Amino acid sequence: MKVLLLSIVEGKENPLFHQVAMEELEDLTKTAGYDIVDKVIIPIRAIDPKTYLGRGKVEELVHFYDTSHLDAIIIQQEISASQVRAIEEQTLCEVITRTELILRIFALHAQTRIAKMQVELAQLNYLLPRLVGKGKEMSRIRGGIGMRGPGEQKLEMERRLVRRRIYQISQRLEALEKGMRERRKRRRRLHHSVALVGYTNAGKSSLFNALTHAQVCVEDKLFATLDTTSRRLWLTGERGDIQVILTDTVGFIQDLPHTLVESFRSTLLETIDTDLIIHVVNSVHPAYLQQIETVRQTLSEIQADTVPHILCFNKIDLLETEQYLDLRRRFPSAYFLSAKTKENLSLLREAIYQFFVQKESS
Ligand SMILES: Nc1nc2c(ncn2[C@@H]2O[C@H](COP(=O)(O)OP(=O)(O)OP(=O)(O)O)[C@@H](O)[C@H]2O)c(=O)[nH]1
Ligand SMILES: [Mg+2]
Repeated sequence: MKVLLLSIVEGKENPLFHQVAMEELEDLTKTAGYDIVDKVIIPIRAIDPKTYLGRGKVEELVHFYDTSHLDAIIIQQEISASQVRAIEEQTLCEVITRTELILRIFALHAQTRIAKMQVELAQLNYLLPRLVGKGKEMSRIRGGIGMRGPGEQKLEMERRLVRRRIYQISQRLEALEKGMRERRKRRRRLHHSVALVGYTNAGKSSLFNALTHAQVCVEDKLFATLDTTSRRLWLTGERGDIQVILTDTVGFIQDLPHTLVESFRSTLLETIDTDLIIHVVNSVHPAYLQQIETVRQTLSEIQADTVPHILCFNKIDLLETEQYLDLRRRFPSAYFLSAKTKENLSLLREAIYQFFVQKESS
């Protein structure tokens, strides 16, 4: 699928921020398996209510890229359904927003029944308000005043179907969640638990494998992990052996679509209802500070910000010495390691061990 990536900078917004966001959009697009024809950042003075970027700018795109030969235009900004349609009509090609793209990736990567249900719920919740937008347009073609045209009736039916399906899935998820909550309570009583949390692609699954000798899928893709995995981890120390349950979790991303956070609540809670969080950071990412902030914000959104955590910078094998020393100065209490070379892995094990020794004695 041939796609064009588009980001729109409004007024005085910082173009540098858009550059980083564009790179992430590129990674998401590649993860979805699409071919990128080009990337454009278009500055506009103000948002055009009809097409978001303005009719003239859309026209320029049509001429420059011969858009009818593209399969899709992927837009960074969360534009409205009617704006999507207005651009589609003018460019004669499909328009996909970033949220929609993330939903598609989640759909591709979901493996278990519960993950698939959660993705479907997120997709339907995304679709429902957009069917309303379509309704306004369709109501224009209805017959006389007070009469319902065929378009609107069909839409009404679609909406009803979507609502019914949302209800069905929510009910099933709720039943599953109840079981999960009980299992979790039991687990929390019996075992110490640790969760690996962090921005997508930070190396959580790699670290999980390195610590537990498991073989969880590791890929240079965003959202490689959607289903969580837990393993026992034995830690040895002067106070005897300690066993903990270590869990690999789904990654976070900037502006994680709200419908996804809502739908994945049970998975997120499952992983985050834990004694200790290891916050894994990709230390070579140019926007690592922003990523740390995003993870913290998302944790607080799901009320997990009170769980004790250890900040852990991964991929140090890729850092220049100067960068490494600088990071250590900035984050004196953090851990620095490489899941790949296993450098300093034992220091993290020791930190987890000490955490539980102290917890037991307090
Ligand atoms: N050089 C280097 N690469 C690493 C290290 N840890 C992970 N990687 C690479 O980073 C990429 C992402 O690793 P994953 O372990 O899948 O990352 P994740 O955080 O589980 O990602 P999601 O599940 O997609 O959120 C892979 O290509 C890994 O090989 C490391 O310490 N050093
Ligand atoms: Mg992973």
